[in-house]
Amino acid sequence: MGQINNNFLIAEEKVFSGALSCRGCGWSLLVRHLASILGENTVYVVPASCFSIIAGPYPLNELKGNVVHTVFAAAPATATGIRAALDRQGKTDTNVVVLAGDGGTFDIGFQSLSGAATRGEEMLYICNNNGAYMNTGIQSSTATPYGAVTTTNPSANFRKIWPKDLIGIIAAHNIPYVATASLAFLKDYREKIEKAISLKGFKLLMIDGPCPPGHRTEPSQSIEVTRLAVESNLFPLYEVEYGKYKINHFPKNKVQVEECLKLQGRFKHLFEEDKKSTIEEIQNMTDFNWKKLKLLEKMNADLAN
Ligand SMILES: Cc1ncc(C[n+]2csc(CCOP(=O)(O)OP(=O)(O)O)c2C)c(N)n1
Ligand SMILES: [Mg+2]
Repeated sequence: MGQINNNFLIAEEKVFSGALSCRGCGWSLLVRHLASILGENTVYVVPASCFSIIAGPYPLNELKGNVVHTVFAAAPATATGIRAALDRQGKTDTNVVVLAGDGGTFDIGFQSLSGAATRGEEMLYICNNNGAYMNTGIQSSTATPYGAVTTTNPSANFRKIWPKDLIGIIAAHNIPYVATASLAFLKDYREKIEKAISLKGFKLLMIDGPCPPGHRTEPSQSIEVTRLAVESNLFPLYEVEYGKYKINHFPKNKVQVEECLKLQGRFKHLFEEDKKSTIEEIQNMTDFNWKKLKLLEKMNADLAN
């Protein structure tokens, strides 16, 4: 099989070689591309998450930049303070970027996130959504997909709650930019980082985060699984700029959700005969969400007329 070479996208590495992440972890690729665009004049604010570990113990930083570790619930508040201090020192060109997991975003840091978004604080917020509290042993978060098994939703008690619509909630804060991105679509991901930092105010990107130990996947399949999530509309690529929805990728040959689910051990139980209806439910909900997204995009076009 031919190799896809993405190195041409990175002019100069802003991460050191070697990382403490698991094999096939999305965090490493995510920050590699992010840091290559942001450069070294950046402060990364990291609430408790896998990235607290991956960033490395001082002085063994993974990132060429400044890393501030902070409490789970308060990364956007910490970032607000850092921004204010930098501005006071006249360092207005230093980027302030939050690197948070889904637990830190959807649940525990939610009030702090909403506060910073409401105030329109100048920062880029990155959520690596791997769909559970992975660093502490795969507990469910409100981003955990319907049907998945976690350590707090074991076997027959698999997750039966739909994840909340974080993008819709954040977009409702009237901010300049909020978007989804995927590590299987690096060009789109990099363009979104560039766009986000070119805009003033509060911006958020949510990236689908492959996690082999948590998703029970083969590390070599991380990119394939995350690509199938996009191509099946389980994780559509779209952006909301000043309230206007735009879909960034229309799958040419739409893939059924089960093609993506079957590669992940966390959904294995759904393929037993008596649970197949759950796959149908996931397919129906995915189709419904995609239709809704297309209507939101169309609504913007109609409003413009
Ligand atoms: C107040 C508080 N509660 C619990 C913890 C323990 N803790 C550290 S990391 C983590 C999981 C973070 O999950 P997520 O935000 O999804 O990031 P991931 O580990 O998946 O990258 C938890 C529960 C903590 N550090 N602080
Ligand atoms: Mg997580």
